Amino acid sequence: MTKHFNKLTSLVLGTTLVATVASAAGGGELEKVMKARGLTENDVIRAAKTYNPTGGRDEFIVFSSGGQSGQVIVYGVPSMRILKYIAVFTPEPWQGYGYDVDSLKILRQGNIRGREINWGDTHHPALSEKDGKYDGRWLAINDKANPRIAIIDLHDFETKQIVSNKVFKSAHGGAFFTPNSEYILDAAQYAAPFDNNYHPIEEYKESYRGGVTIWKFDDKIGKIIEKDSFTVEMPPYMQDLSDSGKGVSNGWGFTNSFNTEMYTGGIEVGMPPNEAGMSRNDTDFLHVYNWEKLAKLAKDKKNVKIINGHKVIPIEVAVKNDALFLIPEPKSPHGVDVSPDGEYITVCGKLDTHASVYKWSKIKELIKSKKYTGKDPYGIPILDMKSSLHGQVELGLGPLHNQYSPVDGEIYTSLYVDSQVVKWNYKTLKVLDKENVHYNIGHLCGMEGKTADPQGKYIIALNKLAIDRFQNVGPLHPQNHQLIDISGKTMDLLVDMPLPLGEPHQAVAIRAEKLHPHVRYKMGTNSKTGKEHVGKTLAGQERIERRNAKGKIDPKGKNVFIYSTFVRSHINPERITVNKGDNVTMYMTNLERAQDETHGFTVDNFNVHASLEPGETAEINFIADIEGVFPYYCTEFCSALHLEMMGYLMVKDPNKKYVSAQKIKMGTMNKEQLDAEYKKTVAVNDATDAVIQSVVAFLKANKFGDHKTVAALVTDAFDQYGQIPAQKKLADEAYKKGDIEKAILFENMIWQLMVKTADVGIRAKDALVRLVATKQSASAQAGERTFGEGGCSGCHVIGKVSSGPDLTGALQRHENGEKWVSKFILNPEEMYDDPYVKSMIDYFNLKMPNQHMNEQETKDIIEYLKWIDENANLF
Ligand code: K7E
Ligand code: CUA
Repeated sequence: MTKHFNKLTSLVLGTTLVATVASAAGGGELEKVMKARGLTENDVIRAAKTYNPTGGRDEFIVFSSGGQSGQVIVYGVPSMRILKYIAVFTPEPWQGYGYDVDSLKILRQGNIRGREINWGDTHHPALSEKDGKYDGRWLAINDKANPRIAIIDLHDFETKQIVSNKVFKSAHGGAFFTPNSEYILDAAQYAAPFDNNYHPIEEYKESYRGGVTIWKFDDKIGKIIEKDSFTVEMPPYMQDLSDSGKGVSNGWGFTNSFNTEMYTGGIEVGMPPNEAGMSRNDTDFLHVYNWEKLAKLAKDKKNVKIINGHKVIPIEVAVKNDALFLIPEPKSPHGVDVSPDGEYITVCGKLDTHASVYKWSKIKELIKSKKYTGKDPYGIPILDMKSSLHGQVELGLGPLHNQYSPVDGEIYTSLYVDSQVVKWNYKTLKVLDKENVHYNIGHLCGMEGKTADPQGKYIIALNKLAIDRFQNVGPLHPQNHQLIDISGKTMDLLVDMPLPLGEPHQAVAIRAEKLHPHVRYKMGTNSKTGKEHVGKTLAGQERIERRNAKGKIDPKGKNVFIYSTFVRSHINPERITVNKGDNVTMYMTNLERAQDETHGFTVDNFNVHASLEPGETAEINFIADIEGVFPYYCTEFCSALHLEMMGYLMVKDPNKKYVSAQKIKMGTMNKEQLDAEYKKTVAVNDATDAVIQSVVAFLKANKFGDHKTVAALVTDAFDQYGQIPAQKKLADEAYKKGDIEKAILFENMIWQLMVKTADVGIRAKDALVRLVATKQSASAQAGERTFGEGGCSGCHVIGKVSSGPDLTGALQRHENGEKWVSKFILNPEEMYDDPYVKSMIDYFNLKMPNQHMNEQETKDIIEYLKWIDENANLF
């Protein structure tokens, strides 16, 4: 009923909105588009709710697990535009991750028992918290296949640490931060022996174990401290998802499980399969443990066993200290999610149609009064299910995960089998609404939906199957994330986003304004450590050193160190010659300060690649084990002379004799020709410099220093300009020595620097004009757009005579100027005989064409011209 009513209302509202927009656009343009694309009014409203105009930003940023890709996917909400893939457990060439020395070190922190692992199965990203709310500083994510946790620094969205679990053989129930990021909870999944030895499956109950690892996190440096971390031993039930308590339940952790049957399968020996044996019991166990108390216990040697160099608290110790309990939960559950205040713990049983809501105050009371219904085979006290439940609700088939909204008691649950999201109330235990999704939803992601302060507005359905939702791209389909508007009484599915990178499980969303990533590094930073790189090289310090095994400079040494710099558009040095067999280390510093001026680097055929963000120093290393000539180049199209940003690595065999090639005689310029070219080059440079000086004068006159963004651009520009005197000196010296050819080349370099200066300088000027000019009316704004898109700007450049006259002052040039210009725009042909127009046609050898502007567009253009005249001094 409500749903029907709501759809009707939005239809009516939609029609009104469309009507308004359509009339504003004029000529029913929107209706035309809708008709052509077969869109309904509701489609258009949904589009408007998710569309970001060019340059627009999103309100929320989502960090999604990348599933089997071993990465993290970053996208914006509501636009659902992908912003980044963060390389985590998997090499990622674009970012140089795994192809340069420093990132390879991070990737190799994830080796297990000495074995290199180059992929991961990421499931649960978690954002660091302060008082149970996101602080936007760190992101942790688990690898289920190779039990590891990675830490990503949100100041640059790079992976900074990988730690491997020394006792688990798989881990699924992580990563979950405690409310002040003191610890990260990470539960095992498939029980296995903690040691690294063989134990027959018949000894499952004796030798196989589950557990929860409690990783100590230092939130100041963003690192897991392994020596202060520990694992709580648990029975070989398959521990699954977990959540940290908060508010009233702060200090506690909750982990559910399946296979409390401790079934071990054996299809091949005639046993029923795992899926039957592991789901026989009506209930499994919710594990309730006091991590705060366990952390204190772990500090005392007598409470822990050391296995593979890692601290383990045995079950008996946890039990003896009243720090571990079990509560029955409906069979084979999946998600366990603590409410924003910490009082309600909702468990979803994927084989049960119900959600079970446990109440923390009831659990606490049972623990306090030691009211147990018994003990499990490992001696862990069991609390009564009924007495700890607040209640159960029938939701539908296959409930999996939950998210919260700011509305009191409101919770959203995914129904895997029914392919639905259900909205219900965990306090009143009433179902409120259901929305179909496509298809087989796993996790769902609310906006900060599992913090102490959920933001509401949207829910994202992370569907396991897409089936028919997108163009067929072959049997392997993309995943389908669907954005749902939850701001109304009923849910409304807004848009589908295909995600073609692994199978994302959990995703977390944070308010965009809580993130404060940098745009550049301090010069010479090793981004992986945050410290100054040993290979930091400034302009003028570029060099090639040969060292011996002891690290001493030695012309006979076999270790070649190249200290290089990168700046638009050259790599210094440009020629490197080494001997076959040399161990080559190249340090690369990107000297740029300009935002987004990344350079990439590779040496062909050596399987190395680095991405150098502004200010970053990176390192590559390889053995020059093949002879030959190997071009190296910048792999990011960084400037007009990007293709020229290259050099040669030449590897020669020291045991070979090379016969030099016969030199071909080629024609060259004579002295007069060279001199003429030199003079021409200098003249071009002088003219270019004059343009720069005029821009500088404008910037100074309009106090650019008062505007932060403009000042930053000016700094970038002067970075380039400041390099000119040194080049000029070299040019003059060469000229004096009579090497005119060299002098010309240095003058060319000066021109390159000037062009780069002018490029940024003009951008700064444009930005400044916008800041100091009078505010544009809506009509003038529309006029400027029409001027650009309607073709006017093809011939007219404001402030300059181009292939058409400058339009500054155009309205004043004629009596009744506005009318005159308007007439001319609408029907130019009729005025070709007007004496003024005639003279212009003669001068420019061009006729003003009819651009078929309508009345409104013409009016807007005139408003724009008025705005130009108001600000004529700026153009
Ligand atoms: Cu896929 Cu959280 Cu690993 Cu459920 S988990 S879906
Ligand atoms: Cu630097 Cu291309």
